[in-house]
This record gives sequence, C-alpha cells and structure tokens, in this order.
Amino acid sequence: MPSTVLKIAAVPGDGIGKETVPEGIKVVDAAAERFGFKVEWTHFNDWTCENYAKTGTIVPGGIDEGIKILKAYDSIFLGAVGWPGVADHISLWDLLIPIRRAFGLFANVRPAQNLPGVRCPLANKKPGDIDLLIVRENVEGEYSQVGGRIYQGTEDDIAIQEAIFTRRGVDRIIRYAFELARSRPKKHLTSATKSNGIIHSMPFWDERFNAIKKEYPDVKTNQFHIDILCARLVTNPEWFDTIVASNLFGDILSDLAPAVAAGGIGVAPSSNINPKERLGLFEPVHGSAPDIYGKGIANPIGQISSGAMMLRHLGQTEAANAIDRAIAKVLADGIKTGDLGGKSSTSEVGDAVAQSVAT
Ligand code: GGG
Repeated sequence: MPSTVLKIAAVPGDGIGKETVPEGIKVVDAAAERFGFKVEWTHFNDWTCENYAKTGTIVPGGIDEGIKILKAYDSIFLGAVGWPGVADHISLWDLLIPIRRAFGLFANVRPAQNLPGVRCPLANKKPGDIDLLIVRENVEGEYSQVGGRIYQGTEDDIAIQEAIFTRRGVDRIIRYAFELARSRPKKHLTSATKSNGIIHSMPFWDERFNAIKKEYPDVKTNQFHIDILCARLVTNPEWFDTIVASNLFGDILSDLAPAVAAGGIGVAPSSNINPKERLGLFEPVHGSAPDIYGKGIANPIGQISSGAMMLRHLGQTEAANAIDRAIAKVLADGIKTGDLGGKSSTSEVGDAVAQSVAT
C-alpha cells in the first residue's frame, strides 16, 4: 500500500462535467499508479441542478451539510455547474460560491497557453509564445449578496447590487499575484480595473496595487482599464504574463485568455486555492455546456489539466508535470476533440492522455 493516500471529493455536477470528470479521474489515477501514491475518490454524483429541481437544494441536505462533508477531504475535483430550468445564479450560489468562501479559497488561478497541436486564432503565434496567468479574486468584489430588489414586478422595479472590496481581500490577492509573477520567467504583472468609471472600489484597488508593488521591485508592472486590456489581449496576447483582477473582471479575462491562446475554453484549467491551506477546489474554466452534453464530444483537457493543478498543489509535482507533458504530446499527435479541429471523442482523448502518463 503506498504511504501517501490523497482523499479527493469528486463532484461532476451538471452537463459535460459528468463526462469530463471521469476522464480527469482516469488520468490522475494513471499518474498515481506511476508515481507511487494512491487517490481515494469519493463520488458526489447527486450534487446537481437536477437535485435542486427535485428538492430545492443542489447538495442533498443543503450546502452547509455539504461543506461539513467536504472538510474531510484533501481537495475537491469539480466538473461544471448549471442547467436549463434552474436559474444560473442558483447553481453558483447554492454550490460553488459557498464552497469558495467557506474554505477561504481567495485565489482563482487560471493559466492559458497556446499548446502544441492547437490552432491559435492569431496565425503567426507558435506554441509557447502565449503564456498567460489570470489571477482572479475569488471571494468578494462584484460577486456579492449585498443589494436587493424594490417594487419587484412593477414598472418601478429597482435592482441594487453592491460590490465589496476589503483591504484584506484586495491586498492578499494582489500580493499573491506578485508572488506568482515573481516566480515566472517574465516577472511581469498587469492589474485590471476600471477606475475612471467605478469611482470608489477601483481607485482603492489601484491605490493598494501601487502600495504593494514597492515590495516587489523585481517585478515589472502595468495598470490597464479592463476595456483596453481586453482589446490588447486579443491583438497582443504574448505581451502579457500574469494579470490580476477582481472577481468579475478575472472571470471574464479567464474565458478570453484561452480563447485567444487556444481558440476556446475547452483546454483551460483552474485552481481555487488559499495558498496556505491544503484543501482546494480544482475545476475547468468551462461550464456545463447543455448544447453538447451526452454526445461524447466535450473536450476533457481543461478537466485533466485541473487534475494536474490539484496534484501540484498537493505536493505531487512529478505526477503533475507528467500530466502536462502527456497533454502536450497527445495534442501534438492530433488526438483532440472537435472544438480543437480534431475527431476524437471525450474518452479517446482521456484514454490517450492516461496511456501517455503511464509510460
Ligand atoms: N467548471 C465550473 C463551472 O461550471 N463554471 C461555470 C461558471 O459560470 N462559473 C462562474 C465562476 O467561476 O464564478
């Protein structure tokens, strides 16, 4: 029996999450076998929007019960959330956001690269030219419950939505982004705000960024408004390195970045972590994609790559690197799903990556 046993909660969620999570598990298991550790999976297959439609909660017994259960695990391996018929905000606020908050997973780290064998929409870019790291604040900002509705359903209907930016929350995400930027070859951090239009929270973010950057004289910095940053990211993605942004802006940038680098979000992984804590949540950037669910064509690479991020976070660096190498090899060999111009099915891609990891 291997001495290291990782206890992982697998939550496939909705739609294509049910197809991609088994491929991620297959590959993580292949890496565990090769590198001499064991992964003990517990499957929470009924934490779904379907369950919400039947019972009024995604997690049987409610999300507070779910959080108590998850405390027993080293990490959470999630697929996707959201399904037609259940309001979109329910799928986030009845599962994903409470987990991020309960475990203090304040950093959502989302890399985006142009990988071998993947057509980058910018024709002149070679694999390796684009290497972006989006660092998204994950527990406050624009994703807030503060606000409400007045005169709902009448012609005077009003919706009020407050954003919350705390000095503790802003400082820790900016400081963590600086640490990540410092560890990368380009040592370059860009901060995204919109401080000409949003006059309280965003100038505050800029102020904290300018204060904290004095601690990191070795890191080159830039500050952009989000609108022009999006435009530059499309035309000159290779110019950027690490980008730090608020919850909403980081979410948008982390869909845009893989679309620019790899033609879509199917390959994009993410980690939701507190760098000082062991338990994290690892999920692909994509959602549940009801339009393609059940056809066996979903791209499992974002999920598999999230498995590599999970293993790296849990100290299994060699296994994580082997998964990254296997993904690069399989894509370079042309084994890829239709979104990347290939003809392989979800499980054929998963099998090929698992086989490459094992050898
Ligand atoms: N793979 C996770 C997922 O289903 N994401 C859908 C989504 O809209 N997430 C929003 C968020 O990450 O805040």
